[in-house]
Amino acid sequence: MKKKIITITGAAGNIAYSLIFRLLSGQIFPKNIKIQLNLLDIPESAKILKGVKYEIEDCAFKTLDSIVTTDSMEVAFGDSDYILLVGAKPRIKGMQRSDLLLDNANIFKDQGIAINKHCKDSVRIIVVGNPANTNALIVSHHTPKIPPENITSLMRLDQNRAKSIFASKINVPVPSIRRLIVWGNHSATQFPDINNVQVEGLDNFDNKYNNDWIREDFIPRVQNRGAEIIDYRGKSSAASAASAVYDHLNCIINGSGDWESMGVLTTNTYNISSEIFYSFPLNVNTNNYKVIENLEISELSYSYLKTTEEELINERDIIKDLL
Ligand code: NAX
Repeated sequence: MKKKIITITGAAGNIAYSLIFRLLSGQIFPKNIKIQLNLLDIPESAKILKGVKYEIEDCAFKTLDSIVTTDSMEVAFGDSDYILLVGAKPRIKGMQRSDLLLDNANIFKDQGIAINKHCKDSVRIIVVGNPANTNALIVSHHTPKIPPENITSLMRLDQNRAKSIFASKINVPVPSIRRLIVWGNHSATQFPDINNVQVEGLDNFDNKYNNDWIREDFIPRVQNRGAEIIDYRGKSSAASAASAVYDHLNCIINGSGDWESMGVLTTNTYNISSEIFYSFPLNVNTNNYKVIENLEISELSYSYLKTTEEELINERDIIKDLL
């Protein structure tokens, strides 16, 4: 029997509490491969982590090989095949976004250094903790032995939200929507883009909505969906975020037949500055991805692309001393 090691940081937190159970009950690997879970959190969360471990054991998952709980990065990252960097400090009342950026940047710098020291260079890393794109840039900077293509940041929650809201507007099932992508940052500047959308079984779906709805309702709704969830639930998205991490990991392992959105290290594609993690439309195959190039971009769309790029450049400026 073979096994794969998946490391999850912030394993005592809210997203992990959904993610772990989704991972172990899913079909991400062939049946002969079992999962070893390495669960990392800070020492103050050790008691919670023990409770989480007991609950995982109580599920008697067939997919589980073993569980390691730890506050040591060396233990958590060593030999890992997939690392899901979820753990980060939440923004607290009165805190500036720049303070949060710097606090979390330091966590991701230390984790990058540890990953570079202890991991094999084939490890695949998904950055979830916010600000996810800029944290991915920091990790990438401190992991010179790991190919930058092995590091992506989570945009799938935004893509899932956009698909679901759009499907509901034109009254079709979500899986029939294809090629709906999200550009840029995982933040309120992101650009959910329906310009290339295909709807299975509908040739003229564009007469079911109008452009005013896209500009004035759809785009801001997707951009601010996280805040909307906090308003209703009193807490940030956790189950939907976990589900999106599962989808993203599944894509990386098994490929995808649709266009996907992930934050990747830029190389001047679409005239977006290099050296930021920016979400592009991707074709994802087993173990590699390719940015879909040469899409037609209208002047309006391009202005959205540049606004979210500008935010990412500002974030990079704030943490520049850590690069
Ligand atoms: P929680 O506050 O519930 O959990 C965070 C966990 O991380 C805690 O258990 C904490 O002890 C741990 N932690 C803090 N510092 C750590 C360190 N240095 N090493 C290991 N663990 C550490 O947050 P949760 O709701 O789980 O969200 C986690 C992160 O995901 C946040 O940064 C959040 O903003 C981000 N999100 C990102 C999303 C995305 O699409 N990229 C969407 C959902 C979510 O908002």
